Amino acid sequence: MRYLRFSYEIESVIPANHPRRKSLLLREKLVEGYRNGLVCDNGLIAHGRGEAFNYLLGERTRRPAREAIKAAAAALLLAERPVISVNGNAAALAAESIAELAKELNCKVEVNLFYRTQERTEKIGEHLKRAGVGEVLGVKDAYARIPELFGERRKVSIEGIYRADCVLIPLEDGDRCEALVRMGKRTIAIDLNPLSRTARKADITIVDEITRAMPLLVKEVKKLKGKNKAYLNSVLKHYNNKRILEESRKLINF
Ligand code: PTJ
Repeated sequence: MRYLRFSYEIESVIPANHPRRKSLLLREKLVEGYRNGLVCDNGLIAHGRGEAFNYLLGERTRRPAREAIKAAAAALLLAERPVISVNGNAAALAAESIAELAKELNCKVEVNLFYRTQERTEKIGEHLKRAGVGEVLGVKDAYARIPELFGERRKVSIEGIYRADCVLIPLEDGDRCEALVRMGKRTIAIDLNPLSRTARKADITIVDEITRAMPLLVKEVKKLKGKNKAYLNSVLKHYNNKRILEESRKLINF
């Protein structure tokens, strides 16, 4: 089989009128990220799982996700030390919108990996910088530890996740989400699976595909930036994550 290295080649391979073109191009982006050393092999499996849920959701942003995005924007704007946590899949798929969100919020971006290797951490850091992120934490400064967490994800930057009061965690594993909640941090997950432990443990769960959710989150942050604290707090007060997850679950008809 011919080795399709660049996305412009694959763009010509997938016909413009292919009904699942978007999904196939996204898949290719991840494969490219894998070949470039950003994504781990397990990341490809995780993406496949996400694809299945995305398919069931109709491959579009649904109403509960829009409500969660609004709550997430309010939470991030209210936070004093918000941090965006980035893993291999998130970097490969959404580096530009991560950079844009960080700029809008003036917040920190930290690489935090489940399958951590120093080489991949550095590659992700460089990739994020090329996409426009000013400073990337977690590459050479992951000296702090999340208590009661035993995987590589316990290694965090003291200036970033360790001190954060609100953490955005796209494509997360349940253990760390739980640990961050235990540390008293407000957590915002982006996860296509409304049944996952992360989805259920997070304070706010955006059940949507990351490349759709992130630009919408940036847009919502821009929109809510001019609102006062009382308004932002009232958005959060009326938000109920259990209901959002239940509505999302019904949409995928389990
Ligand atoms: O880069 P690393 O080493 O940190 O590893 C990253 C992965 C994703 C491999 C790691 O965090 C992992 O194993 O994650 P899980 O436990 O498989 O969980 C990933 C979750 O993200 C699953 O619930 C998927 O349904 C969901 N998901 C996958 N792709 C997307 C997604 N959610 C939103 N957008 C996607 N594109």
